[in-house]
Amino acid sequence: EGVGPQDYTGIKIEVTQWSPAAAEALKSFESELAGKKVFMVAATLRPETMYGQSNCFVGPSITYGLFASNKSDEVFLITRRAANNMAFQGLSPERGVATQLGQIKGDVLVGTKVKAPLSVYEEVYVLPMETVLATKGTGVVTSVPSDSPDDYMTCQDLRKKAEYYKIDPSWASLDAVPIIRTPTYGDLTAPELCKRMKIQSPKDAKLLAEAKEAAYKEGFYQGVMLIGKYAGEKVEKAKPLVRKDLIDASLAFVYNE
Ligand code: A2H
Repeated sequence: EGVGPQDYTGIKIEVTQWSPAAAEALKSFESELAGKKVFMVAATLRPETMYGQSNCFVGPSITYGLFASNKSDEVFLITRRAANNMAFQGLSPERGVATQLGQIKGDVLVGTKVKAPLSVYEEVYVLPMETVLATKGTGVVTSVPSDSPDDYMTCQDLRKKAEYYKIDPSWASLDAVPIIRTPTYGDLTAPELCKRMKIQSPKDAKLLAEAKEAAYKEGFYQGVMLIGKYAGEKVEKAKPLVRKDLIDASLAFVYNE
């Protein structure tokens, strides 16, 4: 982790309805954004799990920008850092130049409705995740509680403390979807691992790092897809195929850092 280049899949998660606070905050950028679709772009290493996206995480104190993409009617909502990297990867209008059309803080985005590609859930919500790093990926993390221990624990915490987090409990109510079967952990790897390891909170960083490692290895080498076009195939085989399908459908792109 953190060493050498990382080959992410940038998942394009379209904003379908801004939260009232986000709509208010973006008023001053109305003319720059007129007629454009906004996509929150989540950097993932597990494109084969996108069937189980149940929400989209932002860091509440992270500042995001809205940046022009290489398609004239599409805008990316990501960190400035990611936009600069993307500009050197041919993902901006002019190579090397990140053009910012607006700006918004993560906490303001909470409650925004988005459309996560491939997910069995038609519409999901933007929710806060305090452990999102501004220095990794796009600062946007798509949540797959079935296979990511971090996502699962954060979802559980949001459900338990909806009031503290100032969220509507229904926004965090979508259950983990069985996506991958593994011999050791069954059909819901992350919840099972968190239970076995008695992980109590999304801040149990050490245990979560262990769980993440175990979930990744077991899922990749032993997992079999339970859902989608590659149901019945080994994850090892399905992963690059799902990735390619998403990219071919313009629902995702390659992002390196
Ligand atoms: B992964 P690596 Cl199902 N801050 O996607 C914190 N975490 C971030 C992040 C950021 N700024 N940007 C990306 N990530 C998460 C799916 C997934 C992921 C599953 C299982 C494990 C998993 C759904 N969330 O990651 O440090 C993203 O979550 C564990 C390896 O570059 C991304 O992939 O190795 C992963 O961390 C990138 O982590």
